[in-house]
Amino acid sequence: PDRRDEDALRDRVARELDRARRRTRHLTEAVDDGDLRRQHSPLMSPLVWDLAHVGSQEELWLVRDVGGRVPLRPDIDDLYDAFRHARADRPALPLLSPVEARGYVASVRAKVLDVLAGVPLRGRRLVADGFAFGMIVQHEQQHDETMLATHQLRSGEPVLTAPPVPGPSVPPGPDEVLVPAGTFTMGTSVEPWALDNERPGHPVRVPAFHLDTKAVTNARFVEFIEDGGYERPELWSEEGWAACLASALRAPLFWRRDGDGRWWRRVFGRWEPVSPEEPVVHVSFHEAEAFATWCGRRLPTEAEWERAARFDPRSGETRRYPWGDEAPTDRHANLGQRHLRPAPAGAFPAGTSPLGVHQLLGDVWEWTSTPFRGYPGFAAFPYREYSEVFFGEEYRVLRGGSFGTDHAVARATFRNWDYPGRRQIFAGFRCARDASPEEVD
Ligand code: AVJ
Ligand code: FE
Repeated sequence: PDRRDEDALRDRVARELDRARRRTRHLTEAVDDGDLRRQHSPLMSPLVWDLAHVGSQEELWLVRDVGGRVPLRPDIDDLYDAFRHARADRPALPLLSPVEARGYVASVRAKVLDVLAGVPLRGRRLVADGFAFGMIVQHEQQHDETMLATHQLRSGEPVLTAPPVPGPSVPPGPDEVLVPAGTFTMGTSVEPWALDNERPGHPVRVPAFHLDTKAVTNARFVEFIEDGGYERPELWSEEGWAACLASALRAPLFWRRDGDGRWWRRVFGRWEPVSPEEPVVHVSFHEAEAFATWCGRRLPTEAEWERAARFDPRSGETRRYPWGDEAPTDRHANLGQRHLRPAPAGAFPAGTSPLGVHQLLGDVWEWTSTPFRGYPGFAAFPYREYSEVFFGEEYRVLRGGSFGTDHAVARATFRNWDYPGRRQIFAGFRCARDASPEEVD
């Protein structure tokens, strides 16, 4: 039976690797060579850098470390080391051409499948439960989301298409819910492919609080704008106001107002009227915080977000997903670039939490108020540069995943992070507020 489990795991790993690669190909074959080499924003790498970097990480961990094979291209390690060259400098590097990069990632993959066929998926911690393979699957999927963000930043003819998002299929329900005080298991020690920053699982007590059942919509965000949200320093933190002034912020990234005062948004190269019911996306932490202050609320902490996403009041248990322990399907959440936009609340009723919170997973990354730090007992694994070097006050945690996050990544324990001023990621937010003393017991 052991052997059969291991073979089933090998098959699953091979399928996940293949799924990630199809997505990578889709994102890098949609544009011409000039476009692949171009820098569409100083915040992003050229797409052809992401492509070869994905292969390079796969070679490092799976061919060399797990497989113990001879290196394919030791000469390009430096070019594709994210810590060696800032994103803005990458276009000037002697990068592999698109043809070379495609050839390179394909040869790495062929070796990896050979390694996979022979390596035991138990024993050594790096390979136990297929962890190293899972880490590389998630690495490629995360770069795919980054490449999707590059596509959103690029100007020129639209090249990506996807079916429209489903509309709401259940009535809106209450705007917020009371999440009762209590202790839950934050993070995990049992999820086999969880990354180091999600570990270990540890008890956290969260006081009672109210959480929005829906992400903040474009319609609400327009109200904030029309009420002078971007002109009132008292709504912003000192750092946020400085950022607002420095970049002359007036609206979310990719928004434009026409002569009649109507708002438009550029979505993967196409201008469209801002859709009132969709979650707002491409806002910074500072904008999210100012909005929350404007309506007398605040952003949730990371622990509050995870408690709302995992706590089941009926059993008192901490679960894997808002809907239970079953892995996400197309019915549960708007994930995996199936659509090119977030969906309105009520579009994925199967994914609702027991307390009635909609779409905690998928649609938009949700800013939390918590800086990115290691959990108690954190140990870097397998390398410090995945998470540990980013711990500190300068990054904020985002949770839940966006429409561009694959389900191999979007767990209720998964932690993303970015600078509070960044807007190019698919980030939105929902608000929270403290419960009053009489609501607490
Ligand atoms: C977790 C999304 C912040 O893109 O910088 C990719 C993921 N780490 N390659 C990033 C990652 C190494 C990371 N984020
Ligand atoms: Fe990377």
